[in-house]
Amino acid sequence: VEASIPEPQRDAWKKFQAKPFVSKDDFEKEVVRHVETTLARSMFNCDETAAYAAASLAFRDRLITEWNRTQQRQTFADTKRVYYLSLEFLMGRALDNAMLNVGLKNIAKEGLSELGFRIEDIINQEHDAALGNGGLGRLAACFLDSMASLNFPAWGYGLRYKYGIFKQEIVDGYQVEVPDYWLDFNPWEFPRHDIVVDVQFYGGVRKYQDEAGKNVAVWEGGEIVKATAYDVPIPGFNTPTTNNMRLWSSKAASGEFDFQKFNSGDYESSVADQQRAETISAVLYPNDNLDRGKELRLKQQYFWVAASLYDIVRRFKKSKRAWSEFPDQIAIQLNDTHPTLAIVELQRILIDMEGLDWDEAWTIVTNTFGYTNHTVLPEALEKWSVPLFQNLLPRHLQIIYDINMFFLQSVERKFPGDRDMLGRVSIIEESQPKMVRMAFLAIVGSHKVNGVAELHSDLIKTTIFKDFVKIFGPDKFTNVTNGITPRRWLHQANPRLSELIASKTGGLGFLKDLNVLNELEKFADDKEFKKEWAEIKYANKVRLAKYIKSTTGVTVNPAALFDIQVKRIHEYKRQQLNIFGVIHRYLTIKAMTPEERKKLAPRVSIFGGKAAPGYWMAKTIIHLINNVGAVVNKDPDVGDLLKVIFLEDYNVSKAEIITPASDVSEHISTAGTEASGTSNMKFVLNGGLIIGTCDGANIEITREIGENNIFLFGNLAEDVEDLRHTHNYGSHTLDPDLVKVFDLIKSNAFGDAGAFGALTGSIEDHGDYYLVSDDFHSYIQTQTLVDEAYKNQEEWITKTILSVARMGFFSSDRCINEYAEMIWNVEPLPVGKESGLGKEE
Ligand code: OX2
Repeated sequence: VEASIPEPQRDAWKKFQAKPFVSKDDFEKEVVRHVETTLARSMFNCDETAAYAAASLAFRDRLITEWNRTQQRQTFADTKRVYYLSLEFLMGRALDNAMLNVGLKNIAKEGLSELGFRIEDIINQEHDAALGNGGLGRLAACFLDSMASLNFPAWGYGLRYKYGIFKQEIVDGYQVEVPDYWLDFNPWEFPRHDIVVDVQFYGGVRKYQDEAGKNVAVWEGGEIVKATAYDVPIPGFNTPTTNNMRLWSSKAASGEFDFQKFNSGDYESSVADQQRAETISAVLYPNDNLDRGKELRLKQQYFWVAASLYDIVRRFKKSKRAWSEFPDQIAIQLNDTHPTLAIVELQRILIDMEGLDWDEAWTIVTNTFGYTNHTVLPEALEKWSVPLFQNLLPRHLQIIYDINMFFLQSVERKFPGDRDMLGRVSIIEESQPKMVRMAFLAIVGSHKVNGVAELHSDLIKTTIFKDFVKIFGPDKFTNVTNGITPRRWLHQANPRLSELIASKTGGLGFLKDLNVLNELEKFADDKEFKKEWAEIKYANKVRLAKYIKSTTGVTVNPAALFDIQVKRIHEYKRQQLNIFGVIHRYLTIKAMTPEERKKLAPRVSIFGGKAAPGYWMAKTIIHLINNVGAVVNKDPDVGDLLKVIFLEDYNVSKAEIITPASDVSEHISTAGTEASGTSNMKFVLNGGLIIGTCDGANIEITREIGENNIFLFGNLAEDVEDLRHTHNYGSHTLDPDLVKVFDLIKSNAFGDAGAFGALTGSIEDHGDYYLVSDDFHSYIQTQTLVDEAYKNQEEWITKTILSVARMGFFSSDRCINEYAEMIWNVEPLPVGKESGLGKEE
């Protein structure tokens, strides 16, 4: 249906076009209007929740006006667009970010204050949008911010989970999971009830030859689920560009079938169908770096991929271009293997629905997709059982078999007679049952494959994807080192530091060109500057100390060294190494003379992070940390010298308080296991130092900031395999200091030692796969170096200033520009000056 207003009536539209507010008065007017009309309240019953709602709606109106203009601009320009497909978008809060990105936070602050509210209290009303597990989901969120800030025509596509990552509670030292129902009131989404896509599951495939003798496949029967679009505006920083994140929500198709059931009295089963359909977008799988192969997860993947591709193809078809131009207009990036079915779905659309030849279609497909790999951990590499696939997506399985056949034929031509090679690279693993290897499918169906830090990108080329480098050549594989958005992770999380930097570098320009931070180098020895710098860090530590007090009841000394490790709990990330180190410190302090105690820098060890609900070893680590805290924090013999804190329910909004408050943060994964890490970047950007292994992006951070400004320790990735071999087949003696730690645990010093038997046993008796004992000595020694270095505050501060000055490389803007140039071949779409942006400094 043509819904466009005819030319003669357009003047009226132009005359009354929505105008985004730019002044304080207009903002207040909008807030009052929303309180009094949208919310049906008044000044006599406007609490902070209502004020949050009204302020958000005022900003939402503003964003959606720019959103509309951006979409029109991008449609008219008709240039290439990027679609970022991610099962996770860990957005956090939107209001503060929106206010800062459009440059109107000060206006909002004054406006709210005139209306009787403190802006911080209003910001704190917001529930995090937590549609992700950890780094992978947060990376997607940073990328959306950068793509909008750089004016790229780019959309994110994801799932609108009713329940995001669970809320973590700590009860008696144990993690308890509570559902996160976040949609009670969400002003940031726009339901698009007019954008609904039918998604098919199950059924069967009928094949025949048409009159022209062409083979035709028809996927028929099965069931239909409806996907409804929900749009979330993504404002760029200091630009009118407001991009879109489109999330799909599932609903039963209330077609004739249901009515038949309903009319024939089968009311219960028609409701059951409804619920079964809604289950698809009900909950985020809470596993980080772990694939569990559950059918519902595959259903989620196809549901989201099918709806997104339908939407993308529909938009393309409106342009009436030839299919061969598809990859000139569209780049689709696969965030990990989760959306790999998009490759198969596009091939299916092109050959089954649009009648293209296989080869013609396949060229379009491979030129469209890029695949980002985020891990080499075997337990995280996605595989789906063939029987499960056959049942759920019968036509897709056939296409996968065909893709594999053509691929293996090409391998055979290149490496005649190498049967081992064929077995190794086949998309189908010949196991019992057979499995579809999603990473292999993603490689074969994409034109570029990238890792997320240099070491990681090298590792995938030499280990898990080695054969594919031989087959496709090295140019198909590339690296794009991760980055973070300095808007949220500096400007928003650490406003005082951002202000100080702005005052020395000529305004907020550094937030758009992070290399400007370089100018700070000249202040590294400036007394006045250092004083201000240190005051800001101290204030951020005071803020965190207050938060710790209010949530755990424990008093910590803000002058102590704050040592922070916050991230998902995982054996490979080695929170166990950290807590064993803490116990070692506890033992050391207990054995110290009063004189020795006076010389030791007091320390607060802070942990935070969720364990996957089914990951018992990770839960055991949480339990140990909490129990150690319970003992140490009450030991009068220790006092301020050591405190151990576990912060409940670590999430994005908490990270904004925690990150600016570190003196050191820990990034201590077994070398070769953490693909990149991104919190390492956030901590350094906020003036903290790192204790870390030579892993992931730590290596590039070291290269950028200089090895004098980081505490590296531990074995190298290249030695890991040999060490593991020695553990299993040679002699394996534990580090003597670690043995003392284990002895203390086993003496029930931290509660019943039986609870921790599996954890100590994994190191003592089961091969110490993560090299905790091998790295323990080096870790303890390096912690001592940290203690020593911290005593010289002058030098310490200089190190942190130099580090911040050299972090420009780690902006996600740099990252997005690399993707755009090397993988997507897209250009930003310049914007005019028609918008009323706030110009806040
Ligand atoms: C994470 C990686 O573990 C982390 O190292 C990386 O920084 C992040 O992705 C963003 O690239 N699930 N989460 C990840 O990988 C997978 C798989």
